[in-house]
Amino acid sequence: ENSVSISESSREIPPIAHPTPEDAFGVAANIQYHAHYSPHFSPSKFEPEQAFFSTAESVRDTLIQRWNETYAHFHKVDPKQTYYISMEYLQGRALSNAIGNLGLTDAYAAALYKLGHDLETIVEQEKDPALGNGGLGRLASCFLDSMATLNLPAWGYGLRYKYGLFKQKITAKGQEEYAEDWLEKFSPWEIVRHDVVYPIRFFGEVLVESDGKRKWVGGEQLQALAYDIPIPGYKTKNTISLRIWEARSPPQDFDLYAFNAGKHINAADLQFKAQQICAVLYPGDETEEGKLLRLKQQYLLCSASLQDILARFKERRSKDKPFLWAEFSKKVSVQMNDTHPTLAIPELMRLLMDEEGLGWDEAWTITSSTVAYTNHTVLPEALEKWSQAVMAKLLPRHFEIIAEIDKQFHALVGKIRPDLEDKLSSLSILDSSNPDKPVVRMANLCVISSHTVNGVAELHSDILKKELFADFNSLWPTKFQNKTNGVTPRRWLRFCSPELSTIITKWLRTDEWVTNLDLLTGLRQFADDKQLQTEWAAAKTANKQRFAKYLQDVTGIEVDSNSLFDIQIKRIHEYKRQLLNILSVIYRYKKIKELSKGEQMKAVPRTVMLGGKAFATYAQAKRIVKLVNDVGQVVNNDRDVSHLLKVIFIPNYNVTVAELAIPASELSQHISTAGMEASGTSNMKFALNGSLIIGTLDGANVEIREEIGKNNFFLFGARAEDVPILRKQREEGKFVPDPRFEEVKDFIRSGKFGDYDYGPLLESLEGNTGYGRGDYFLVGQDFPSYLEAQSKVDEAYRNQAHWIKMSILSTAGSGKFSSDRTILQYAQEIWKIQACPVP
Ligand code: 8GP
Repeated sequence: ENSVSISESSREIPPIAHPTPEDAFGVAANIQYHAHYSPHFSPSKFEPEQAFFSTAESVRDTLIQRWNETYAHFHKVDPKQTYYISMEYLQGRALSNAIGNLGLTDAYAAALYKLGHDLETIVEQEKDPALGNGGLGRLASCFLDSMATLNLPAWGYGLRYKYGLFKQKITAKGQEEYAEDWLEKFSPWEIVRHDVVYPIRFFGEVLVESDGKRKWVGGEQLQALAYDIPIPGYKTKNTISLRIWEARSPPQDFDLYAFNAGKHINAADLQFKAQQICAVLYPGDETEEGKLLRLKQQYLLCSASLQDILARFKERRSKDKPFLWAEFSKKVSVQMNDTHPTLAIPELMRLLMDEEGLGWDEAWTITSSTVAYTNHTVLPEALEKWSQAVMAKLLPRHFEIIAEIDKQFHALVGKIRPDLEDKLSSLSILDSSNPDKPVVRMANLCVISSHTVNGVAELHSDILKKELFADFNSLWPTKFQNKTNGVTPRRWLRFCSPELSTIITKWLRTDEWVTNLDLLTGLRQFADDKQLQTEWAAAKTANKQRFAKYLQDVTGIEVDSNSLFDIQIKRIHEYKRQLLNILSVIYRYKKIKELSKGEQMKAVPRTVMLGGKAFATYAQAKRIVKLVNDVGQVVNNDRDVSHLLKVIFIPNYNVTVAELAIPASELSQHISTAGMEASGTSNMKFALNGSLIIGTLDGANVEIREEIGKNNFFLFGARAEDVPILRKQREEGKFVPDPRFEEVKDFIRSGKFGDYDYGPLLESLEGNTGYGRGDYFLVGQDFPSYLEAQSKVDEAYRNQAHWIKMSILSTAGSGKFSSDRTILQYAQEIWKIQACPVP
């Protein structure tokens, strides 16, 4: 018996047991195992940092097992699968989220306790992966959580930036940017896949072969190497993958001869070029080199992802399942997160035609029934346009394909809608109207090639249909859809506010709201209940105290936890109007100073907090950051006022900071110029956490207000449909500023907040023309109604019982804004995919 030959199956890795929620002892042993055998640090130490890495590796064991099972299951069932392609993901910390989703939080807390640590401290050792910038990136991460939780066959693709988005430091100069080295001590969550490598070409030329086939040859050849980050669903075995690509040069390209001849740098030339590609997210694109680098990033992401998708499609129908390309779009759906992954379109065409030998028509049918596009902004500067010359040089074959798509589009319009022919100059993909700078319009390429185009909130989708893409909409009315954004209730309530979650579960008598957020409406019936109100207020206070401690640690400023916590956190942009906020704070400061001592007694103490990163080259946004900090300096150090008003700039805002700030917030600001914020998602997180919103009728605010009731929302400002009219009136010199607005600007000009030159910032509010000038964002226009809404906030806060009731109703009305709802709609209405749960 001992001599039987080793069979195929005995080469499979034998299964092993993994931690269960009841098994703190086993968990502790597993953590200890990793501390001993993959120590990364001096093995004699078991400080929090070492404990974090060992704990993460122990969790990773479970994730890998589930992830393999999920993959094997998908492989067997071969369902239609969605691929979400995004330049950004803002994942946040993974440890607490993973053990929460796995239901192992208590087991890990107990195990760490046995080992002399507390879970909270260990969790805090983890760095936020800096793979994203703003709302679009965080949305992608919420979507992955929902896809996994809903057992959907889905996969995310992104890039593995070494530094990602910068780290923000606040100094006397304002914002300063530093490289964020999130990989300094490696990431325990990524698994490098040396078996998943694809060739990536840049530059070169297109050869026409004797049979007329075209082939892209020559140029620079690099490789994309895959790293997988497992994404566990909540209370399910399904664990999907975020696959991120790193550029590298093929090892044989290291020039050993040059190196030995002393030309060390030349020898590694291609390696160096490869490293630049994934060095940072959104490298400055003011120079030609910068532009080229961004296009390289986009192409690497698209090409590697599509080669991977095609390989998987083929692999799943090997041997017994001969395949037809016509089946491709019944098995594959590709979602482009904004225009950054647009090159997926010509790349899929190229792979199908040049590599797989399909004809144009067949390739076009497959491509256009596979890809879909989500638009996330109507801001003109964010609608990407690439120089035709740069594109033709870097990607000659793709440029040919894009030109052909454009040509066929023109022919189609001529045939089916000749009335639109005079609109072709704005509808076409190639725009050569400026002969010095002909460009490729990526959004038009997306709309023309996608089977579905969606906006991210009802108002935004209407603007796409009626304004930005109006003519396309008249050509293809069924192509346009709305998918109102959502956020994952796991990270954004269940895990970031355990206090409030416990109360919700107690009153609803179930914790099923975590995966069925509509159940929160059940809280409405208790909104007047004194007992619930007391518990609710206590949870809020605990969250405020926790955040106050954090703020004291990072800024040194002492915060009164009894003051109203008023928060605005998001990227700094003129349209988001952090300037409106700080101008009104200045007004408040000035008025408090004018009050008598007796009158001061009646004032509502407030802590106004702002946080967010300004893009490194966006000067106006950086001036806003500086102003907030300068105002804080003066106000916080003014003894007459500082017990009634504090102004804090929260440095280096990221997902982890948001998880502390949002549960602590009582009022949050979503005050963009109407029509300009596509959706917003932090508004949803704040509402979900019982923070009341002061806001305009913009983006998803509109729908949030409908859901939670207009009495629970502090509304102000111009409506989207009036914005163009107001801008026009302004140009005609018909705008009369409110005297309070003038008073505030004069106060800044007086030098009260230091000698920094605020001229350019204040000038943006003057004059009468143009984007970014002449108060294009209507700060002056909305100032008076904003001040009135702020007075209503103070008034409401004086009645604490009523305020708490509004807070409860805010949470109760937030069910619609679960990303589970959003993702289910994408799955049913765009991707046409179904759940595929691992048994
Ligand atoms: C954001 C929108 O500004 C925000 O309203 C929306 O909620 C979010 O996308 C998710 O849909 N857009 C971006 O983050 C964005 O356009 N980023 C560009 C830098 C790429």
